[in-house]
Amino acid sequence: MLRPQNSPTRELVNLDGLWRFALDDDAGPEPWTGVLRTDLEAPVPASYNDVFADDAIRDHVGWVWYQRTVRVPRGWAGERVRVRIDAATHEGRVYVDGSLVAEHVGGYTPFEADVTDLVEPGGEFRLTIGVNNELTPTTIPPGFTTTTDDGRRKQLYRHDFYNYAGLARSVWLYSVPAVSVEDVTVVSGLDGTTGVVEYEVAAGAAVRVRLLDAEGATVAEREGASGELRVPDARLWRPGAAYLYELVAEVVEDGAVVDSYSQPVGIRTVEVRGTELLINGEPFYFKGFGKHEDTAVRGKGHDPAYMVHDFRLMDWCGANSFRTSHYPYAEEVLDYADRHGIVVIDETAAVGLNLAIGGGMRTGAVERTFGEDGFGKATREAHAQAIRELIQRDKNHPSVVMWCITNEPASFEDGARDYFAPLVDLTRELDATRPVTYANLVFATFETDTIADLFDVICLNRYYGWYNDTGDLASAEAHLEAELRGWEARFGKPLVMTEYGADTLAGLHSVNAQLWTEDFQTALLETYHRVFDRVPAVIGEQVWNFADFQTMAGVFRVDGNKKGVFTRDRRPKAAARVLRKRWRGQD
Ligand code: GCB
Repeated sequence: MLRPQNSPTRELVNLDGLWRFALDDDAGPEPWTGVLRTDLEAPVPASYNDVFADDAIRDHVGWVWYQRTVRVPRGWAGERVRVRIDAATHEGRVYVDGSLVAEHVGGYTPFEADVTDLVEPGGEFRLTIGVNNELTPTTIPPGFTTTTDDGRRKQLYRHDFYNYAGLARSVWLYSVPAVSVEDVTVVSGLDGTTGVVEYEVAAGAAVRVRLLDAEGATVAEREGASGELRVPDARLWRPGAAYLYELVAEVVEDGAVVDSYSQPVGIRTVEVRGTELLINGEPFYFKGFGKHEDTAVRGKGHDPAYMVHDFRLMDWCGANSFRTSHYPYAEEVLDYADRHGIVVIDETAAVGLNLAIGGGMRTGAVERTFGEDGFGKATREAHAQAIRELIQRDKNHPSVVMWCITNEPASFEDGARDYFAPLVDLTRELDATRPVTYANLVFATFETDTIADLFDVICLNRYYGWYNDTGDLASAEAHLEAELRGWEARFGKPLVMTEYGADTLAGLHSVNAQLWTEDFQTALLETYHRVFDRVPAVIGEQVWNFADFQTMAGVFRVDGNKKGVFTRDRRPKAAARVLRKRWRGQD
């Protein structure tokens, strides 16, 4: 599925704004059959949970309904008309007037419907979107529901971020010609100083392509639905120094261009060699953060102001990269990273495949996570689908250098290898050009982990000094170093520390390194940095987290997780300056 765009042959209408909104219980049966009876209006894009100051809405489990009237531009006669939902978290159903046109499970990837036969150019239709926030053992991420004594349904899950739901990204109406470009895949390489762009265009008729440089000059062109374009003395896409070409794919019928689609292209290579990850043949060291899509009121709603601000704050610290923990982010975020040379570890929403932890803490349970009593075949199929949709959506982004297919699974348990081996194979089959990784949890040590050898790069999330060796940074330093050296010796693969940090209440200080103070957070980061600098296989450090974020309620979560280097409203804690000093060499 291609990203919708305006082009000489395509038009795009954004459907963001206020939509009629109702919870399932209030909407009556078959709410798509008429005008939604409600006083509520919900903003799109935004998670609905925190908008209404109403616990019944915030904690609702099940379907909610969004509805609005849409007018089809009158000039679209003869065109195909499609509706595209960038994300419906976690399950969506789309109705045009009374007809169901699309269903999709998976809260962070797009889906669409061709509605041409149901709408009239110049006319109006009723667009109703049902969104279900339920997580089950066979969704990604997984979850469970229970019923309270007084009959309320409750959503439980193992991951440590609030289950925000709704239409948190844009909704679009767009036109495409009857014969059109349906998919574009680009893979870049280098032959000496010549850039090589292999392309493949899926279309129902003859295709020709041309590659433009950033000034719009054609640097290569070719006929045919697939082939290779060569760019002598190519300008490379480099971390911190992005350069984008543009591939224009045209569908030609009887000598006329019937469809035209533009695809940004960054020419760069990614390769793992020994304990290094090379971008354009040069060793790359990750400096940055694990993030969340999370802000006050809008929850996971995409917001361009916060997006730009977050990128500028990361730059202020000297970060060159981030991980899309723990789900695929809005496509606008990856576009920005492409344009600005930020390196991305792109993660699926497969978080919480671990019955030994709940909401970030050890449950004490000794359980069998994988297998028919836990996460079995059906979960794995949903996970495979999440990988397929992630790669289909993000395959052309030069900023994405690695696929992370899961966060902190129970990789020390029997069954983990059988569960993950086919998923790693699938990822490689879908994209042979990017390394594959996973984020490992401390319970799966270099001695007990059963899956690390399947991957190209090993990402480690570690909390020595916080969850282990609590408050004792001397022990933390020794244990962290011993562990990293163990991973290095056993696997000989690159190691990225994708999480390290400490909960920190902004403004709390102490002359001793006391837990929860800004002083402790900075001391902990400095401890880890000393160790990273001593272990050659460590090729990156991404602090947990960029900013404080909302979680489910918990006795160890004070209005959410406070491991941010910035507060939820993006004010720096002292740690931000420690990072700026280390990563940028500036005070
Ligand atoms: C982790 C998880 C992350 C949590 C974090 C924490 O290991 O990957 O989602 O938020 O720990 O703060 O506990």
